[in-house]
Amino acid sequence: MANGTTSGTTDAPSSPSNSTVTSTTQPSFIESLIDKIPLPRWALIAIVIAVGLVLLLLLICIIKCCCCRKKRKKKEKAVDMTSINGPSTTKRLVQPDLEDIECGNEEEEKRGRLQYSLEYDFRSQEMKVGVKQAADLKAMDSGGTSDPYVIVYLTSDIRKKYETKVYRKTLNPVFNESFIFHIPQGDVAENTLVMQVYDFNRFSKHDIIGEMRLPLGDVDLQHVMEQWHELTAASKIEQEHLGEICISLRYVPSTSKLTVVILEAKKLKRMDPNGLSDPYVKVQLILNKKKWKKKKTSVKKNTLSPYFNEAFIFDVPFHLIQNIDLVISVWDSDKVTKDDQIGKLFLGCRATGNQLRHWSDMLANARRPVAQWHNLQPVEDIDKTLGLKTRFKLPLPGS
Ligand SMILES: [Ca+2]
Ligand SMILES: [Ca+2]
Repeated sequence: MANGTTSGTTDAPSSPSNSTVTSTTQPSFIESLIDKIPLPRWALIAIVIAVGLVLLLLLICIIKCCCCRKKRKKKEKAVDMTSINGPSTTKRLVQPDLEDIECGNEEEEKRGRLQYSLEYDFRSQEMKVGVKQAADLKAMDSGGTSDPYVIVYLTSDIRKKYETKVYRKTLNPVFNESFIFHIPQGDVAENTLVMQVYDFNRFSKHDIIGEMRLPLGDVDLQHVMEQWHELTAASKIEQEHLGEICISLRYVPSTSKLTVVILEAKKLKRMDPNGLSDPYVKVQLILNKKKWKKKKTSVKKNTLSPYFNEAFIFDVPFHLIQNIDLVISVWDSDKVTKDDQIGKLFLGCRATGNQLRHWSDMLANARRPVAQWHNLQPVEDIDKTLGLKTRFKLPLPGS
């Protein structure tokens, strides 16, 4: 220990002579510094390497983080691009980050609440729907507000829609408006009341904030009800209820006779201003995608549940029965304007579901009439499936 200290003191006086060298060459200064630290040289080198490694790791981490942020930004931009085709351009410009979050948990997202009232008058068969107020609506515009209004309709007639006034820049609008629906008591239970809250936009498509659906079968109509309902994400636009039709089919292979009996229809869509229709039914046979034979029932005036019980007999040889489509279409007769198609369906080997089942039941039970109810489908859908144009070519004489 004593030796160590003396060598230290003897080194110190010699340093001034060295100082002239240190001013020109750095290593000797560092060496002197290292000498001053009371640690062995190998330990110092180890520490320097360790510190260097830590710094390197830190640098790698920083670079990685920066890259990630850039990537995320790019992703946000990508989401933004897709939303250009979406409902609102203002929404996209204003809150791209929020939209990004929405993609992940749409179900948990709060859309707000709606207070409504419901009252049914059994004498006048009228339902009074009151749109009271909304609270905590989701903000759709810049500045964190919306311009809400409410659309009200029943699923039995989606063409008849009422709407409230628009309330500008608020998430808690008080509407206090009521709407009357004429609806027979027997039809109430199968109906659903739909209220959709929209955000008005002057220059772009209006955005749906949320909706509530109330199946009226669950509602006690004896009492006036008033309550709050949580808004949910809008479901896909429902298929309009067009009506149902009961048909009997019978095929006798030995005589090649196909008998189609149009029995009755019910819950047909209202086509006329008086809330009724004048239905009749067309029965068509299509052979290899071409119109073959056609017949129609009489017109039943002012009714949504006509009773026809009219039979049509077609001559269809057994070798052709697999190649034909039987198309049933229900029409509303109009005196002044062109008749409208209410709905349609087709049976045959190309059909699906209920219609195919009925057709195969008929083939399996030769000679026996088989009756079944069918839901009418949208005309365009059936025409598309059949691959036919709405208007058929007129048949040539004798064909
Ligand atoms: Ca708006
Ligand atoms: Ca009519």
